[in-house]
Amino acid sequence: MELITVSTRAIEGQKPGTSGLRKKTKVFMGAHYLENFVAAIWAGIGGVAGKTLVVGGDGRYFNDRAVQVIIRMAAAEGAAKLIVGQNGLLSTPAASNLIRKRATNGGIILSASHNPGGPDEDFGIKFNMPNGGPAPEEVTNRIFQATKTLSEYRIAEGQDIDLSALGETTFGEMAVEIVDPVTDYAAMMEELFDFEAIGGLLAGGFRIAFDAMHAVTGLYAHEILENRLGAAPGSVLNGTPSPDFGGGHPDPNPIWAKPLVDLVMGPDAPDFAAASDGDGDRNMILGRGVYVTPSDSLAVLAANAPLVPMFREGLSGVARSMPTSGALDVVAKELGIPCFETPTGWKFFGNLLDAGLAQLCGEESAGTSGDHVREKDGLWAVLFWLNILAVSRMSVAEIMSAHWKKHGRNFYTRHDYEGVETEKAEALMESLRARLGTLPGKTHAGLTVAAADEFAYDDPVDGSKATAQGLRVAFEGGSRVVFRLSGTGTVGATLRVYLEAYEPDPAKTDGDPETALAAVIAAAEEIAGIKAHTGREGPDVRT
Ligand code: VG1
Ligand code: CO
Repeated sequence: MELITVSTRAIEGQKPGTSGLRKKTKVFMGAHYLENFVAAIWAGIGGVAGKTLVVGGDGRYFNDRAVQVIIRMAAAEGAAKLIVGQNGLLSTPAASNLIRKRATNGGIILSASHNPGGPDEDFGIKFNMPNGGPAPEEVTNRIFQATKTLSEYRIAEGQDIDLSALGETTFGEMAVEIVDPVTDYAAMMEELFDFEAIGGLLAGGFRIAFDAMHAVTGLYAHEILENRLGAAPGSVLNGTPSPDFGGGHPDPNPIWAKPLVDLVMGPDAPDFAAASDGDGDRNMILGRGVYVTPSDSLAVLAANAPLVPMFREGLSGVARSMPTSGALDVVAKELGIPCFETPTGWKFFGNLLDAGLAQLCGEESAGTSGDHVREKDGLWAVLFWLNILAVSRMSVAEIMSAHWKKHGRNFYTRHDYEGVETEKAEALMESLRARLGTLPGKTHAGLTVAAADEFAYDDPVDGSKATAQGLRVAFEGGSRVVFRLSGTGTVGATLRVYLEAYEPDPAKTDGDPETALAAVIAAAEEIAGIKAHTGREGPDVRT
């Protein structure tokens, strides 16, 4: 093994966003781009010498090349060992599990998650801590600082490691263990859920469809749903990972997973359907004739938690991101347990989970997970639902309707304006931020503003503070709108407008959210001037 020191220059814009650094794949493939960021990770974590890390990704274009670069750069710095998923693959929750289970010093996950993949699409990289969770802002800030001052990095020359061959090998002095990406994860799922009950449900003719969206979860879903639980062969759709996700966006929502939604709304609908995203950490839940909004799904899981072995003893606390609907809060209140409200991004749940303050967390963007890992976990949420369905013997539609009758319904929708010119999106936010203080008491589209502020978060565990986490406008009567700019996109800006209204009357919980929220949508437009600022007539995506 020959060590080379490469001189480089700081590259601008290597600032991690909501979940790691995401850029166009071609940017990552440019001279020194990936190498600089990996060197900055080493600097940000106090060096990699003597450490053991997990490495894997969602299989998108450039995943395998990036793994080889990380192997050579870790070896050059004297890392003790890398544990790598076979063929460079690991779903995000499986990586989180391996980091924890093998008591490593953390891991590197190669993914741009729900963003499309391919030479002309997106790539991403992030560092996870020894607890298995995404690096907190303190660490990502250190990494970003390091990207600004780099002048060289070290890399070892050597043959590529055969990522397909399971078992342990070495690269120079460093051990490289290639592991099956599914085995440990599947074993954990068997411990957390009642596989006998779910297997029984499926054996009784209950039909499911799981859309892996040509992404990494296909491996996991084939093994767990079909092989271990006995779902009919073919229940897993698009189950072979492809570097460009079959040309689509691996985003499990009614827009990008439309064929699955059409299936459950059609005449030959299965009893249950679900999808997950590029790196397997998100979930979309569907039943025959029903789409379950992620915020509602989270509330349903909380309300039914004692039905699954993992939460047999009940929950001691739950948490949701700020833009996620208050449906979880309603359940938490009834259970008499705390419900924490965090900024968007899974990294903010880590401390609450580590401290045992929350055991179930979720985001409106279809991320849900428990304290078994420190990432959101798509298949876990699917198994949680299947376990509830198997024990309760109710349909998805019956569960939703019973839930709303008991707790009321938080009508919810999110409107995304994608690829807006950055200056225009920022101008909208700036203008609204400046007017927040003047809004209370004013009436828009028949709704009177009760409060308006910019969300900031004080972490109750380590006291760290996160500011500028979204602009909130609450109306009298409990409805609200939140404005935020996305931190995961790679082109221009994405404006997210989160809209919500609570309906306590059990007689009024049916219906279409876009209709139920018409007044809130109109008020949001009046308050923020979305059309005027963005030049758009309406959102690109409604979820
Ligand atoms: C989005 C979601 C957020 C999620 C993040 C990472 O962030 O809104 O809830 O945690 O993606 O998810 P943003 O900044 O674009 O709104 V994943 O599955 O894309 O890693
Ligand atoms: Co994801």
